[in-house]
Amino acid sequence: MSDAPGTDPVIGIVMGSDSDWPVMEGAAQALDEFSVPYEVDVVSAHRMPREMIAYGEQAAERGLRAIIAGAGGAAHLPGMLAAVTPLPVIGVPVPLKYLDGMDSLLSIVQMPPGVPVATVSVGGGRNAGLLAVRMLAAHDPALLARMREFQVSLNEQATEKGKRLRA
Ligand code: RP5
Repeated sequence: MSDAPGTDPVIGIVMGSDSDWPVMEGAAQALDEFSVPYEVDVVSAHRMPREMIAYGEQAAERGLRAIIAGAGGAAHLPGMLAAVTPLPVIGVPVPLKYLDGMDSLLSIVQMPPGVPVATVSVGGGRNAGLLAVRMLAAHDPALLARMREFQVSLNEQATEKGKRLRA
């Protein structure tokens, strides 16, 4: 993890339960790839409502620049954090045993005007991490250059797959 001594986290990764970690780990891995310091915690909207509000209210002052929030089922965590922080919130719908994650997706994506959550796909932890990198890169030329390199690598991988199919 990049949250090494001397590197203050700029991204908060939070989730409703540790059972969400297999999905949310993708966000952490993406941030690691770009050497972006982050913190990770369980902040349940329903089981820890006061702590959840405090986390959202204090996040900007603590130096975070965006929050990645994942939850499953009645997934209110991303929206409630967005209600109390001025930071961008990226919501990750975590699929549970029933309903294939549609419940999580709809709980997160249908926010009222004025309170946006940037919702990624069901199970899209990795894209959440990459989106957070892009948010930071918009004001960080070095990080922007690394994101361009990453995009070139995606292009090369896809091109190589086509070559293999055509061979
Ligand atoms: C949600 O309930 C969590 O985000 C998790 O996706 C789901 C199940 O939690 P556990 O029962 O596994 O703790 O709030």
